[in-house]
Order: sequence, then C-alpha cells, then structure tokens
Amino acid sequence: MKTENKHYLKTLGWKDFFDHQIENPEKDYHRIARITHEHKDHYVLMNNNGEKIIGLISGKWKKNLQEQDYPSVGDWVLTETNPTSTQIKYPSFVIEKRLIPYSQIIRRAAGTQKKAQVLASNIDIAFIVSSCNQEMDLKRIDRYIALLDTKIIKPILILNKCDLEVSFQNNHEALQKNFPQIPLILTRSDQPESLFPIQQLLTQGITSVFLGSSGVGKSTLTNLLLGDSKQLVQPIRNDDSKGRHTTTSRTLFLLPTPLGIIIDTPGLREIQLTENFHLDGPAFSDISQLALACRFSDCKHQTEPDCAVKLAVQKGEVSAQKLSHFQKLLKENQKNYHSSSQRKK
Ligand SMILES: Nc1nc2c(ncn2[C@@H]2O[C@H](COP(=O)(O)OP(=O)(O)OP(=O)(O)O)[C@@H](O)[C@H]2O)c(=O)[nH]1
Ligand SMILES: [Mg+2]
Ligand SMILES: [Zn+2]
Repeated sequence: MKTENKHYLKTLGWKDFFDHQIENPEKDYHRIARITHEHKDHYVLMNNNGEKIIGLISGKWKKNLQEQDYPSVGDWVLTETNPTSTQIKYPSFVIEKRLIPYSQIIRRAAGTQKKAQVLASNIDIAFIVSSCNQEMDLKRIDRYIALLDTKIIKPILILNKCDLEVSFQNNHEALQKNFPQIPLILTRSDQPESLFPIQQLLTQGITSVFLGSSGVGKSTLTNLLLGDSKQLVQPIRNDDSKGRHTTTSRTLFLLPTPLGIIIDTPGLREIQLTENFHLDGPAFSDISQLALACRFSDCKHQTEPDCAVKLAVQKGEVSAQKLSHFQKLLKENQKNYHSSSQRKK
C-alpha cells in the first residue's frame, strides 16, 4: 500500500499487521473502514477519509460465524457499495470481510447461553477504571485483567474521583499493594490536567479502551479526552454502585490529533471468563511465577506435595485470599469450558 494512503489509516489505528490481509492494496484501500459503533441491525464505521458511514452485514454471513468472529467495535473491515442503499443521512455499505484482529477482549456473555461476547478488538491499552466513591473491588479488577492477553494489551489502572478524600487513601493503597506491577494513574474530573499521564500514553494510532464498573467515570474521562461532551453522563447519581447504567453500548472515538483512539464501554454486571482467559497476566504473576517451582507442572496448589505456592502462602508472601480467588477463577473456567464443549456436541 502507498505510504500516503496509509497515513490516515494509521491515525485511525491501522498497523502493518493488517497489510498482508489486503489482497489488492491499491484497489482495496478505498474499501477499508473501522467499526466505531455497533447497533442491533447495522454498524457505524469510519472510512479512510475519517467520514462516518453505515455498514450492513448479511444475516446469512453472520449466522455462519462463531460469536468471537462477529465484527465488533475496533474491528477493521472491507466494505462494498450497497446497491439497495436506503440510508439518507450517511452512505451505507455492505461489510464484505472482517480482517483478523491482533487482539480481542472477550468475555462470556451474561445469561444462560454463556456465549462468547467480544467487548473490543484491536486494542493496545486497557484502562481499568475504579473510583473513590465505592469500596475497591479487587476481585473485579483481577477479572478484568484476566480478560487481557497482556503480551499485546497493556493494562493500566486508573483511580478516578480522587477528590473524594474519605476513601482515597484506602483505595489508593489497596491498588498499589495488590497490583504492584501495573501502572496506576490518579484522576479527578475537576482537574483535567490529572489526565495528562493518560494522554501521554495515547500517542497517535494507539487504540485504548475504558473498562470498569458503572458510575466510576469512564464517560466523564472520555469527554475530557475528547474536549467535548459527546458521551452522556448523569449529572447527579446517588447510587453509582447499584447498577444504573448510563452508557449502554461501546463506542470508538478518534481523539483530537496528536492523540490516539479511545473506546468507551458500559459498566459490566458480570465478568465471566471464556476458555481463552489469561491468568498468567500481572494480576496473578506472583502465583504463576511460584508455580514453576511446584513439583507437578499441573499443580492446583491444593493438597499436592512440594507446592511452592502453598509454601509462599504459609510464609505470608502471597495472601491466602489471592490464592483462593485464583483457584476460584480456574474452577469457574473449567466449568464454563465443559458446559460450552457439551453444547457444541
Ligand atoms: N466527584 C467526582 N465525580 C465524578 C468524577 N468523575 C465522574 N464523576 C461523576 O460520576 C458519575 C458517573 O460518571 P460516568 O462518567 O457517567 O460513569 P461511567 O463509568 O461512564 O458509567 P456507565 O456509563 O454507567 O458505565 C457522574 O455523575 C459524574 O459526574 C470525579 O473525578 N469526581
Ligand atoms: Mg458511561
Ligand atoms: Zn503448587
């Protein structure tokens, strides 16, 4: 592909990784677009001129896809002109092909079917946001981190609402103590300069996502980065932790140059892991490091002899709660995995 053609795509997050997926770069370049928003029956895309277009996919194509192969926010696709276009406000196209992503964040969807659900594709940085008006839920953070393949997606913790002094100290210490390897950024919306460390990470072409419970301030931070109130934020909320969700779908925003890209997401009620979970990431890296020294390579750190992890717990180097949460996630995952492989039969 010509370098000048690639320039704008790179601003939109294009990586050389995708080059070989384009058969005819000179011709197909005009067909490349990125998904910014997902509706029930159509997608909103940004094309290589930064214009908003509508993308449709045929029901037949979607029916034959595995859930994790559905086009989702952050995906790159190839479009084809839509002969039956009826959209007036924005030109509409048919999505013909989804390019294989270099990273995905996938959870097991809530509900009885437990299908995989892609939260976002082609992500470089995941900001896991918590706030000072709720007691810190460390187990939720463990789960968010376990959704990430941290070899590709860099996790960053954000503690927002640092103006709420009552719980600032406790929450700050809890994050530092439990996730010493993960960078932590402290923010408050009345001091936009506190977002500077976020902006520094979001260089041009970097795609990031805000994850975290409802009410922690993800959309507030998105608006501050955009310098514009594009995302709805409830001005007064007394029950932030009680599940009133303001944002209801995921949206990708291109930040003003020279900054990168942010995807705002709704708070999740449940974070169930899929079989592709990542317990080797920084949330549990101490346990996985120690496990290398266990006698059995498949040690579950329960009753096995010569277990290095149990020994570390006895010595007080690893907390017993942390080990038990690790084991719970492992078990939950095996259960999910078995139920999904039975369904496939
Ligand atoms: N005191 C204080 N309040 C804040 C701060 N940041 C956000 N808020 C308030 O917190 C509430 C929730 O903010 P949102 O940005 O809607 O939270 P969200 O994470 O996007 O929530 P969902 O969309 O439901 O997932 C709003 O009333 C914000 O004004 C902050 O730094 N300090
Ligand atoms: Mg929101
Ligand atoms: Zn062990």
